Amino acid sequence: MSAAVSTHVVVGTAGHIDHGKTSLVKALTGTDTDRLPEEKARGITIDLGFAFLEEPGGLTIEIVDVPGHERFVKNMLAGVGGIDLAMLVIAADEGVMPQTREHLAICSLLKIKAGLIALTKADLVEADWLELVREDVAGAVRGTFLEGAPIVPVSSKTGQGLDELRVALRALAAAVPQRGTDELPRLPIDRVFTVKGFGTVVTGTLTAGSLGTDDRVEVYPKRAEAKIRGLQAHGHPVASARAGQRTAINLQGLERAAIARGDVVGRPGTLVASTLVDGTLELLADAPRAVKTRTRVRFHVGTSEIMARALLLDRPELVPGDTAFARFRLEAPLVARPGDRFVVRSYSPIVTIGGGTLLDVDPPRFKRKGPALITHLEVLQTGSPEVVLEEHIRHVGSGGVRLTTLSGRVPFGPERLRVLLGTLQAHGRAVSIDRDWFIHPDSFARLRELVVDELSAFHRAHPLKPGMSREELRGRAGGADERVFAFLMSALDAEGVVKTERDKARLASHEVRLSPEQQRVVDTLESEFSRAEAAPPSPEEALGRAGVGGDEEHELFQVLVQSGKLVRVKESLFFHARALDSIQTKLVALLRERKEIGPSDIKDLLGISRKYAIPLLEFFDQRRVTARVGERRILRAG
Ligand SMILES: Nc1nc2c(ncn2[C@@H]2O[C@H](COP(=O)(O)OP(=O)(O)OP(=O)(O)O)[C@@H](O)[C@H]2O)c(=O)[nH]1
Ligand SMILES: [Mg+2]
Repeated sequence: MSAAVSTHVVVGTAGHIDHGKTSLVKALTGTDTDRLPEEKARGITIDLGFAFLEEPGGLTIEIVDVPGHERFVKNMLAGVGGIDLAMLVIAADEGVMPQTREHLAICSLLKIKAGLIALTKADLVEADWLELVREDVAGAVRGTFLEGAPIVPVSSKTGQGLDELRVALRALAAAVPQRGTDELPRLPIDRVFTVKGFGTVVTGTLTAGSLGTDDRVEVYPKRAEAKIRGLQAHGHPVASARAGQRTAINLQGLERAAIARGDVVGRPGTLVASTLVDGTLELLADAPRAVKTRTRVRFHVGTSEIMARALLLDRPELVPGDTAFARFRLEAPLVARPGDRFVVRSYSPIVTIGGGTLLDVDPPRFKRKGPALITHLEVLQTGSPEVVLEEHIRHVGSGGVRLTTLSGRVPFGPERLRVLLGTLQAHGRAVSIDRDWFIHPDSFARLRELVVDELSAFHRAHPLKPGMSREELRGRAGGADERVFAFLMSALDAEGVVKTERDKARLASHEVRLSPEQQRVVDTLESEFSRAEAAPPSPEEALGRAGVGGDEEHELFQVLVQSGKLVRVKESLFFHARALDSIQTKLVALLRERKEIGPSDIKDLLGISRKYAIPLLEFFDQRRVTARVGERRILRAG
């Protein structure tokens, strides 16, 4: 920790009811964190309390005081979700009690890295008793993150040990690693209230990134956007807040009723809300019983508690002390990031039974759950960041994935993501469709193969058609995402494999080949239209005379249309392209001379009936040769 930089470290209390947590926080900070009238009346803590200590060197120790009562473990969980250090409070006169163990288990499950033990009420016991308790406590934390941690006897009544405790806290705080600044900001909300004249205020610990006044934010999972009107830290307005800081945010544009504890503030569009998450589940060794698949549990992450069913992925039941992959089907959307730790409590009786790490917060819907899903999760669990990223890109399949979607799914920040994407691309392990869209080369290769196969099949089935509708091809290629498809088609075009002309695609190798008999029919048709000039036959008549039945959809007729030799002027009215050119020349000459003409002029000019004259005039209007003025035509300028 550098002395110049302000640092915020969050300490959470933990421990059995009445062991003196709140009294200790008050003795340390001067703040009575029991604010509720009911807390005052009953002399117990019900909900979270907040205080802080300002230390030299720009260090602020934020303290979250939690309730010890077993009925309020739910609130305790919301408080310790974002802490750096645990202060386990054990009354010297009572020693280790049930919630001492449960809170310790919760802190362990949340992978809190360090902390200390305050042996409170030291004034109530003799020195030799204190030594016995100290040994007992040291034994109770053996094998946990608190093994070997400082055990400091204190008395909130006499002030004994408070200075030592503070020194110990400071030493631990100095060793807390800085939270990543390259992280998307996230603030799990622990309180919501309204302030007269200001509106809605939410509070919480900013667990990552930073937020500033006037920033646009989104409250997840409701997807409600708001603007930060103001920020406060410890009752003072601040321009910005950083990771690790307890923060109050005044939100503009959101009603208090729209927000609740458990919601998360983040930048718009950056966090994932999902009702399906995958991770590891470890059952505490002293959990009362095995967990069967589909067991209903209380799922705690951040400040939220959501009911969920735990689906075990590789076994019918998980026995105490074991760990397995699990999928959680949540009864409300969960907002979390991969790597987040969670705690699971049984539905009834309500006790902490285990927890784990989230691996996938928006898992792909696998057809088969079994081995493929396990392999996927193993990669996410043990892979390097590069491998994890590649795995996510692979698993979105041929649709590819947007950068912002990826950033919500990977356990690292946007800068790191960008760098890793560059590395993957350089090694041919990711393909960039554009700056914002990525696909795995395997998916891309499969899509390419599918497109080429579909085109070959089309050419085989319709040898006389020059190409396939691009949209139909896209549909046959699994309805590929438009931008992925467009990227693929231009890649295939550049390779010389596929040609796309207007809305038709074909293999570059494809040619329309006619049998001598088919060629004869086509030639007959063409010469008939050529001869007929401005008064062509209908497709049916022409086909009939050439010895085949059918209308303009006939493949031999279409050969002439597709090659551009016949041009559709209106519905079933086709002209030979050369005839149209010569009609145009005559028409233009006439218009130059007369400036404007009516339908009868063109009838006379070409010696044709209205049946041909009107569609021709409209056709040349469309071609922007002529312009219409009432019933008459003039030459279009330019
Ligand atoms: N003698 C003595 N009494 C203490 C000390 N610390 C706390 N107490 C008393 O113990 C009782 C419980 O203290 P709290 O601080 O409310 O305990 P808590 O751990 O916050 O309790 P919950 O929040 O309800 O779990 C109160 O009556 C305090 O006065 C201490 O150091 N010495
Ligand atoms: Mg208390």
